[in-house]
Amino acid sequence: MNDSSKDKIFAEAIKKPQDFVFDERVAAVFPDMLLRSIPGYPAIIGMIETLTTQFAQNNSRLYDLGCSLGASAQSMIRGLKTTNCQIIAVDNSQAMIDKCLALPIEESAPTRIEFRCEDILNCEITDASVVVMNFTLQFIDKARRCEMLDKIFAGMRPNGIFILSEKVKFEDPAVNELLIEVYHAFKKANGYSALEVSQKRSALENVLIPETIKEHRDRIIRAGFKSADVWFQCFNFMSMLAIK
Ligand code: GEK
Repeated sequence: MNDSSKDKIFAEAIKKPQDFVFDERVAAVFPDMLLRSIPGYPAIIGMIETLTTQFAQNNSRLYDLGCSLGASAQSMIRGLKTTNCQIIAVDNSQAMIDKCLALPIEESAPTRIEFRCEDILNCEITDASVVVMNFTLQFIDKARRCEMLDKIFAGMRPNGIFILSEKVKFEDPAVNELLIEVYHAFKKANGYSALEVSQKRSALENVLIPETIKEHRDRIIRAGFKSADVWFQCFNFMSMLAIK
């Protein structure tokens, strides 16, 4: 990895703390940031390919909501074995979408990814067999999360899947603190300093609002899905599979 793609955003002491934003600086180092900050990220991305192979339906749409640099959408493309599918990847960060649009196009791929710079709350979802929200619902205003889930459910085909990955919190405050400590140890083992860990935590405080697994599951079931189960968990990060 060259030095400019290594995440050093919080390496220096920040005099005027500000909320975290998905700007050009973040987009430039994003793959390194995710790899060193989300336990199990490569496993989740890998399994999106497997789940796509299993559940994508002919002539349907696949959505990557909060796509960042399109890792989940690329995984969907690799997993597609059905015909005539469309992949739509949406993010409201222009810096992320600009980098997606600059990616080389794989001529042999079964379809092209349509990248859209749009708020996922305004994105039209129709005829979907696979919808992925990989670590994005946590950034949506809590008061609008039900509306988001209802919209996803309404835009999906029967037997379609919704994959929701999130940073979560635990009901028991002591367990919650313990898991956060373990998570910070994971980040330090990946080369982040104590200053980087604490400055990033403060920057995300008002921006990334985690909920419990139960809150997520209840919301998904309330939206109408027939099941919602955790298929991956490591510390305070999990991924859930919901079936319509
Ligand atoms: C991955 N899924 O690599 N509308 C659209 N995009 C949004 C919104 C919104 N309202 N709010 C936040 N985002 C990716 C990783 S990152 C996760 C997803 C993280 C976008 C935001 O711009 C960012 O690109 C993404 O959601 C969250 O699998 O950084 O922890």
